[in-house]
Order: sequence, then structure tokens, then C-alpha cells
Amino acid sequence: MRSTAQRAYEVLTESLAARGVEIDAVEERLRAQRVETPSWGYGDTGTRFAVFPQTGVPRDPFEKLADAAQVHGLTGVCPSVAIHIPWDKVDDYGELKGHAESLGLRIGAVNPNLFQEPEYKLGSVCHPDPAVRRKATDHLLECVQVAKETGSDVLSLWFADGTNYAGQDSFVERRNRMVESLGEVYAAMPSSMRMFIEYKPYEPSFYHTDLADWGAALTMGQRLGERAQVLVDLGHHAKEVNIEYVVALLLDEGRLGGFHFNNRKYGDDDLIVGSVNPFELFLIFVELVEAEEISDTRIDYMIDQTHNIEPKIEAMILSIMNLQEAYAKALLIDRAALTEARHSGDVLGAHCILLDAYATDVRPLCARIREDLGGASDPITTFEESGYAEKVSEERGEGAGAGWN
Ligand code: PSV
Ligand code: MN
Repeated sequence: MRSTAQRAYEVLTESLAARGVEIDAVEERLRAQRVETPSWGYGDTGTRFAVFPQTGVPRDPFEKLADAAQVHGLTGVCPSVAIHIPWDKVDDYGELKGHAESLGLRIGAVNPNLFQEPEYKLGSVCHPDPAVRRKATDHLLECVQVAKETGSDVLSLWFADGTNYAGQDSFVERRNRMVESLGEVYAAMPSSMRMFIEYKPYEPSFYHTDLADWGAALTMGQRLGERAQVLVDLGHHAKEVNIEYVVALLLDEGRLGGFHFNNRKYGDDDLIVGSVNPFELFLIFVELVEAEEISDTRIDYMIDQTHNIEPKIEAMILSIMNLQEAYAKALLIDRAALTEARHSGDVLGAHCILLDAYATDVRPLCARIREDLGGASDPITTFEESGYAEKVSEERGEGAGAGWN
């Protein structure tokens, strides 16, 4: 007897074939999708009001990797894990690399942390005091070394630098201090390494931020060199910004390095990607698919989320499923018809081609892809039935915070 999942897959693929979709090509691209998960998404996090501890959360970076391996095992698309230094500081990075490999993983982007030490009250690489800038630059250089030792080829930078009051410091002087520091770091990177520059309009600074938007990040990258690229975090925009347009523009400039996926209702909420605005996520993938068709530029797809009240491994799995579905829907767009509608000025025809793809229930297809990759058709249920959460709760007890407290 055919299973329900099998029947759903057959019904979907038959209807897609009738629409002229080349299903084998779509499946091949879905199998090639990769998403990096963040080590800090597995630990206890919270808001500035409280951290709610969960039992069984990892106590160290090795245990974070073990949880990440669960997500990869069940989805088949998450073989790399981003680390944050010093949250994931260990004595022997070769050992961490080896541990990742033993779990079928590798270390992804290395994220320096220049926002939690008392010296950074007025900034890090933009600080008015050269001694503080030296300390910040040294930490960035240390992270280049961590990347080398862990086999990573991405240094992913976000700065909390900014000011709280008009007149507090000079915008231009601060920018030039950053250029000087990052220039030194860029020169220390091996030629295979890329630097991602992440922007954010506010928080923790409330008057101005030194890298407030994509333009500031892009022009900083242009000052440094072609391996300095922009990182788009979906939570780091003013509310009405058209993120898919920003993505298209950076793609066209050849400077889109990667993403920090998450979703927000208000500010930088770090909720599960696709949970608030799945249509926006789909539209971002529409641009990415279009770009994939004209060039094979590498883009790193990473999640940057903190799971404060929801179970963390299930939250990560659901995030991956949402990303698989958004990509699958974007792959279903009838590109030839879209081009024709655009060129002939058929405004609503073009729009409806997008809506047709978005309205397709691609879940049976994504379930099949996960199975093809050795994962699970229904990964959340499979995880919940596996007994892993109970096992680690027993072993780890209360765990430890991911670095916030
Ligand atoms: C800052 O809000 C940010 O998006 C940066 O990527 C940090 O590295 C990360 O969050 C920490 O959660
Ligand atoms: Mn981020």
C-alpha cells in the first residue's frame, strides 16, 4: 500500500508536470540547498528582561554541535555550524573541528564578539581611544586564526558600534577608524577567506549606528576589497524596507555574501524564519533563484535566531522546513512566462505568476527531498519520538546560557 506521503507527492508532481514544471531539475536544486545553523541558537537565550532556562540545553560548544547534528541528520541540508567567539572559545580548535567532522558537520562562519566587554561602551573598531581599537582589532585577528584552525573560510562581522546622542562623536572619523581596523584584518585573511559585513539600523545604539544599512556595508566592503561582502540579516531593517529589492541590488553588484535568516514582527525579534511573513521570504528567494540562473556566485545561507520560549531543536528544524518551502516555491515560477508578461507590460499577469507559485503546497515535495538526503519526511515528529531530548535532559540537566547572561 502506498503511504499518505507517497500519494501526496505523486499528486503534487503530476500537477506540476501538467503545469510544465521540470520536476527533476527542481528536485536536484532542492537537494543542493544548504543552510548553516548558529551555535548560539542551541543555547539558552532571552531578552534584556529575562532568560528562561530549558533543561537539556548544551553546556559547551561540543554539545551545541551534537544538537546541530540532530538538525542536519533529520533535514539533510545543514552540514555547517556558525560559531561565536568567545561564546564558543575552546582550548583546542583542532579538537572542535574534529568533533564536528565526527558528527558529519563542519565549522562555518566565525563570528567575533565586540559588544560585551566594558571597554566597548563607546564602540570597538570605531572607539575614539586607539587602545580600545587595538584590542578590538586584535580580537578580529584572533578570529581569523580561529577560522584557519577550524577550517572555516568566513569571518562574519557585526558591530554594535554607534552613538546615543547627537554630537557624541564624528560620523566620518568613526568610519575611517573602521576602515583602518578592517583593512588590517582583511590583509591578514588568507585569499580563500571572505569577510561578511552585517548592517543594522539601531540597537544597542539608539542615535546612530556605524553600519546602519546596506549602503554603509557595501561601501565599506568596496573600500576593503572584493572578498568583503554584505550580510543581510532579515531582522536588521526599518519596517517598510523592501528587503527583496536590497537583495537583488547586492546580487547585481556581486556583493551579497550571505544571509542571517530569522523573522520579526517589530524589531530584531529573531523569531523563526517564515513564521511572521512567509510571503516576504518567498519574494527574497524569487530574487535568489533568478540570480542563480545567471551566475553561480556563492551565497552563504545562515540562520541567526534565538529561541527563548520554544524548544530549540524543533525550532531549528521548523526554520529549515520553512526555508526549504520558500526555495521550492520560488523554483516553481514559470520564468519564461514571467519574462514575457514583464516585457509585454502585463502587470497583473506577472504578479499572478508569482502568486501561483506561492500558493502551491510544496510540503510533499520537501518531505521527499529530506528523505532522499537521508533525513525524515516529518522531521519534527521523528525528532520528538527519538528520545534525544529526554536523553540529553538527563545527561545535561539545566545546561548553560549561550552567552547572553
Ligand atoms: C546582532 O543583532 C546579530 O544579528 C549579529 O549577527 C550577532 O552576531 C548576532 O545577532 C548575535 O545573536
Ligand atoms: Mn545577525
